Amino acid sequence: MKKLIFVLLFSLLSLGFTFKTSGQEPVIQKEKRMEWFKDARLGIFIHWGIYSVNGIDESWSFYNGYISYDDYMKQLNGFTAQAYKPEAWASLIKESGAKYAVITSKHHDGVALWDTKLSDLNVVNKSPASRDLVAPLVKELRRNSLKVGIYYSLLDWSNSDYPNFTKASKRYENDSLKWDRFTAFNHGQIGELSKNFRPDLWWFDGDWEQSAEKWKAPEIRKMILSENPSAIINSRLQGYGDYATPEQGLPSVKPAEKYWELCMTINDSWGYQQNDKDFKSPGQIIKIFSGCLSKGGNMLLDIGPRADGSIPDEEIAVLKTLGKWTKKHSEAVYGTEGGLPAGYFYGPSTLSKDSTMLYLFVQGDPKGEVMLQGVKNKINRIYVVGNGTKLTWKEYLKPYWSNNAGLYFINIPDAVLDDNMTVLAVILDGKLKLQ
Ligand code: H79
Repeated sequence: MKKLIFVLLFSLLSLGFTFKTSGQEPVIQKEKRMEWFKDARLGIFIHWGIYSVNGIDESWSFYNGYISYDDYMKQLNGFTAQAYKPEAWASLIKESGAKYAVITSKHHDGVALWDTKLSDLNVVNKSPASRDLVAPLVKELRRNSLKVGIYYSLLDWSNSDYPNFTKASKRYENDSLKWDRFTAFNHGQIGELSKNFRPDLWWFDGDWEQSAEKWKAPEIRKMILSENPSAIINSRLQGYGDYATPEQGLPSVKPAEKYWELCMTINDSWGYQQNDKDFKSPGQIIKIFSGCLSKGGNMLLDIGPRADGSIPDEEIAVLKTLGKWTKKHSEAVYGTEGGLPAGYFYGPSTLSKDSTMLYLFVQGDPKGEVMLQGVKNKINRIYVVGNGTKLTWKEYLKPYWSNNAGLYFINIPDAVLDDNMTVLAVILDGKLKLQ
């Protein structure tokens, strides 16, 4: 009985968050839909496609004329997926500390990784992989309680009804018949993905080639939300998305947008390229990740599996080290807000949701101490996150007659330093008060 009342109460509460627009489409308020994303902090991007066969740029290699279209498409013959282990992918993603993954269901080249009925250009019909590669991953991600993100490029340089083909050649300028056919196809594929996988997150790309009106962006948004009212959509839908997606660029100051995600490669390529050994070290990735956290954003870190479905060792190593670090420092990472503005502490920082705990990210060797300024609160306690050691501190420049914040010097013995980035938890006497 108690349980029944609880369930009833809960359903009523949840209903409170839903309302209807124009009397048909159920919509959950954005803040509610974005909640898990805001707390997730880390996602893994997966660029997997036929471009991994030769190890060349995804789609852009033929668009920019570095390889002919026909030779690019010959890669289909080498796309085997014979060592693809979706359960191992999902558990590695889980181990990294990521809360969601985003897989390329179709890049600008138009090659679908799922069993689309709307085009022959898919790995089921046209490659030795001969099966839907998205479906088993979606299943394994869900089994690991990870949110499912689907990347889908709106543009399709392979489709004969699409105006753009390569940088050097366009199919047509204006042809409403062809464009209408393309729109039907485009919306049809989104509908398939929506029904087959019910993504939690949609990661559109390529929207810059057409206007919102041409894509019929409001319709796409509506279609997605009517299938899954709690879905979230990235910004690349010509103004009809939910969150910003800076690509390969860490914002220097806190962005104006409340919700954002830095998408970034581990080396210099999105897909697998055997010739690209320019891997960022785990330490560098953790520094960049902390930069995102500090400014209130997520990091969507990309991996590029090989054509056979194996993941390069360097990428596995990064995800595993990241996993150790995120696990040790989870209280400073998940469910926190962006931290101090620039100038208060020389390093990244985050803040607990109730603003009473400040997390200071200490880069490198602080040589015994760090300085915190402009914080008017008294400090109740400082400890090393994931280690527990209590630290001592001293306040200077705080004469009895001054109302200003003093300077806190926090002592950090070498023994508590983390191999990558040490984090200090500062328990304040109340909500953070900045000078
Ligand atoms: O999948 C990866 C890239 O292939 C894809 N997004 C990530 C996740 C991507 N496609 N395009 N871009 C990223 C950026 C493209 C920028 C440009 Fe342009 C397109 C530069 C020149 C053409 C649009 C038109 C922006 C500037 C001019």
